[in-house]
Amino acid sequence: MTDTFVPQNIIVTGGCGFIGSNFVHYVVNNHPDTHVTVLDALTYAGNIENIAGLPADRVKFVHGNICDAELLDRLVPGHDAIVHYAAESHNDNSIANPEPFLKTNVEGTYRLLEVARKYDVRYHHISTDEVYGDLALDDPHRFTEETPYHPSSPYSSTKASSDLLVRAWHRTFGVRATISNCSNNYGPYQHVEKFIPRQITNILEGIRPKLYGDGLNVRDWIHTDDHSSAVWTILTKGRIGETYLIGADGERNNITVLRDILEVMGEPADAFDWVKDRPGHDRRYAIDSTKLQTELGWHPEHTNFQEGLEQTIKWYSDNRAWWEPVKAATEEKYKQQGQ
Ligand code: NAD
Ligand code: TDX
Repeated sequence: MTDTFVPQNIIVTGGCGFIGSNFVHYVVNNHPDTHVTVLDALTYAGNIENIAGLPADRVKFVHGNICDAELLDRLVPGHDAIVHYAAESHNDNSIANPEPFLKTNVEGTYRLLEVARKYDVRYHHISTDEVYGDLALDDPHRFTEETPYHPSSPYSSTKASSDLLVRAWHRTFGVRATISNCSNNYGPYQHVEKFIPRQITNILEGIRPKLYGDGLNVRDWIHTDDHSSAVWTILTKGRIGETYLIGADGERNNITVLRDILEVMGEPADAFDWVKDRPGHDRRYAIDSTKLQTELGWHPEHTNFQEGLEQTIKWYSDNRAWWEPVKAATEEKYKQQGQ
């Protein structure tokens, strides 16, 4: 299938975060005709270093908040697409303090939809499989585009809310929108609060890794580069008004992932601590990405999890200066939560 839309000037919100910055690198490396404007508030999760060194004639950085309607009104003209990654993204933080999640994830999405509507700009909305709630470990089903919304946490309920706003703005106002709901990403530039980088950097710092609950919760891992290629495919070929699920058949339980990390890093299999479970902890996520694969021809390329994990461990080992400044404060916050 040929591209139906090749954007020339895209705004990437949250382009200094984990997945957004990987998408910016992906666009620069693979789509030479597209210019990127990164709009990012540089919260605790954003780091300008994530896009350092990219060519200035391809990537422009704007420091600002997606809730700032006046800024959006000035910024958006001259762009032909918005790819919206910016969010408060961490479940544990949403349990400790939900308010920023309401502000950024719900109000921020509303502001972007309003400006996309005003200037008739193509809008792609990045969301999560967590909007569908969770599955039992023995459930033979996986999430599809038809699965009813059933979010569990303050984080996932604000993401579900934002998805519903997108659907309404498409149907009522004709905003040219698509939505993607992706499973758990891993790879470089992921904040050390998240499971895989937290455990890798704990080991590098001589801290014992921390496993929640019984360790049997399942996540459906995808390399962030596969997420990027899927988003590009949907942005350029997706049918307006549609939702596409993104996943790479990467189901694994947490204890298996942790044991893989311990083994690669030369630690004994039991060198970790069991800690208090996350309240409302989703048991299992699993994505069926048949629609994206059959309708738009996307396929994941980085499906060797062991290889991807080893590269990720190497990245954190080689880039200590990137994560060391925020490590102690992150662990202190977890300690106060008993995790
Ligand atoms: P992240 O927390 O690493 O990055 C978020 C970025 O958004 C940061 O750069 C931050 O500074 C910026 N930001 C936050 N609030 C802002 C605001 N009000 N205005 C402007 N910028 C703001 O998040 P991530 O893990 O890269 O997730 C990116 C997106 O992908 C989110 O929408 C998330 O819901 C979605 N998603 C994440 C995963 C995952 O596994 N991490 C999976 C599926 C979907
Ligand atoms: O120290 C830990 N120990 C642990 O056992 C941490 C930080 C997590 N966990 C568990 C909780 C989850 O079962 O590991 C699993 C993964 O946890 P997170 O990295 O916090 O991710 P999750 O809650 O699954 O959400 C992620 O995927 C979906 C992203 O953070 C979301 O932004 C995305 O929407």
